[in-house]
Amino acid sequence: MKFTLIIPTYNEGKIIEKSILKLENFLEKNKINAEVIISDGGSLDNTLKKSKTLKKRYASLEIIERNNRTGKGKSIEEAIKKSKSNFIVFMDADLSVNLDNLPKIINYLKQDYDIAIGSRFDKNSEVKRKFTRKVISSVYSCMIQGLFGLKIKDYQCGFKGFNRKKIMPLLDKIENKGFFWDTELIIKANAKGLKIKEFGVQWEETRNSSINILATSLSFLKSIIWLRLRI
Ligand SMILES: Nc1nc2c(ncn2[C@@H]2O[C@H](COP(=O)(O)OP(=O)(O)O)[C@@H](O)[C@H]2O)c(=O)[nH]1
Ligand SMILES: [Mg+2]
Repeated sequence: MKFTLIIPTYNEGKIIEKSILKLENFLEKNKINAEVIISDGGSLDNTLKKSKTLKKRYASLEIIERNNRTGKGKSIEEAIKKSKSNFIVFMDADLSVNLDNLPKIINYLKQDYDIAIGSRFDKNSEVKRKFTRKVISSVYSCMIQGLFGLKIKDYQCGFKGFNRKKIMPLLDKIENKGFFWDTELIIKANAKGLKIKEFGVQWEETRNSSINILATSLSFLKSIIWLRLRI
């Protein structure tokens, strides 16, 4: 059994080397047979240069290179389509999620769940995040639960696993190709009756987000309303 780990990147030159080394060491130590795909969204810094140097060291490392800005969702979607593994996991480049959660998410996928979602709101989670982000994230979660009648708590966590066969037919139906892709995917997967497991993760945000809170909130609101009107 082989599985694929996707890392979407945009201007991660400062950390990509450290993260990949840590990740590859972890995989080796825990005897996890995986290919890692760096799916870059058109970085303007040295992310690709650093990734290519890493590829010399790790033959199983794949790089999807783009010249144009490509959203996080689109970048993950293309990497899923390219991969041939049964099980797919994606995680943020800064490894906010503790790697000890990796064997757990693989187990949920092996247990026949179609989607496994890392959650920062589960009672078993341990989370270090800025207070403002926690608040915004909680309000967001309540909104989605209320508007779409879902029980899932964390929609935007950068740590999710998929059964490739089950998720493939859904990919072309996800209209948002940026950050809202995650939420739209969960809502549509739930509507299709896919088996979803949400579980608590250890999560630590050590850097400031690249996201502009006001602009992102407004664009998310637009996406939510648009999706609600159509479902
Ligand atoms: N491919 C791609 N990846 C992106 C883009 N924007 C952010 N990312 C990656 O998505 C992950 C989460 O981004 P981050 O800035 O940590 O988001 P936050 O934690 O929600 O503030 C990181 O691995 C980023 O490099 C994008 O436009 N395209
Ligand atoms: Mg982050």
